Amino acid sequence: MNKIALITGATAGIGEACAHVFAREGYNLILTGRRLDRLEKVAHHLNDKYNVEVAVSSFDVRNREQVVENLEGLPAEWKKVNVLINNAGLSQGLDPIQNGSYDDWDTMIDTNVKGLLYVSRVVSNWMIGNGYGHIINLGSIAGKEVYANGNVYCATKHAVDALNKGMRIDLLPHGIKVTAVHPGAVETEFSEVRFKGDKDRAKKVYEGFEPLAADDIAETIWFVASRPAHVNINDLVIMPTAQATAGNIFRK
Ligand code: NDP
Ligand code: 8X3
Repeated sequence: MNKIALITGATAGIGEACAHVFAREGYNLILTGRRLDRLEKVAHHLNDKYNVEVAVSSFDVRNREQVVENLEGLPAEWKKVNVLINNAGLSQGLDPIQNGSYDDWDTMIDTNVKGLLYVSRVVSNWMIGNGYGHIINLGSIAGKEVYANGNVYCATKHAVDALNKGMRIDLLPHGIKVTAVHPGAVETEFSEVRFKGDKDRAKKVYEGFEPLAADDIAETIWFVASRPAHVNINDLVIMPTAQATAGNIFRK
């Protein structure tokens, strides 16, 4: 029987790339995100290409009832999850604190912190019942450092960093591994979402240097997930070679 990975935010970027890598490695997948059409497209493609089973579950991680109903509604055999990749997340806006949008703040906190908690609450209980599991949280360099106008996004990723450490302590007696992967700049839909569809502004973020690709992160997550049973990578920061710190990118 194939192992199972549950990936949140699998409709784009890093989550979608993880779906490809874990399918290639023979995992059955539970893919989640709000855009059902994209989930179904990815699922059909991976099922055809790798002959793995793919379940899709479309919900908004900000909505606690939707999270619990959709996840608990999965058939029992799908709850034997080996790896949870807590990837769904986003940034909204890049404004100094005094001009920040209340709505943007709510969206980031509700998605990156509360959404991650809701999913983890459900799946960690499955893992405890199963007696195994690995939770991999997508942090960010923004969870290690703070940069100008990054205020609330950075705060949410610092919260992920803290939750990652807390989860590892709480789940230790149950033999569940907990890891955070903290990337620097990865070219995905992230900046387009941050700048609310402004593609030109988003493109400029990655000009003059080679950013990471979603595949770079997915392969790293696969490395983390495929260590022997007695080995856990607690925390991993991964940057483009051209990036030294959150705010220090060398552009040609
Ligand atoms: P993308 O915008 O390409 O993908 C984000 C994913 O999150 C989408 O699948 C989206 O699905 C999902 N998502 C967002 N909001 C919700 C929601 N409310 N409910 C359910 N799913 C949601 O960005 P990335 O792939 O770059 O980002 C993935 C993770 O990596 C995020 O946590 C991000 O903070 C983190 N990260 C990204 C970096 C980067 O430079 N790109 C660097 C460091 C960390 P849908 O819209 O269909 O719901
Ligand atoms: C995404 C990377 O530097 O834009 O988390 O915050 S950054």
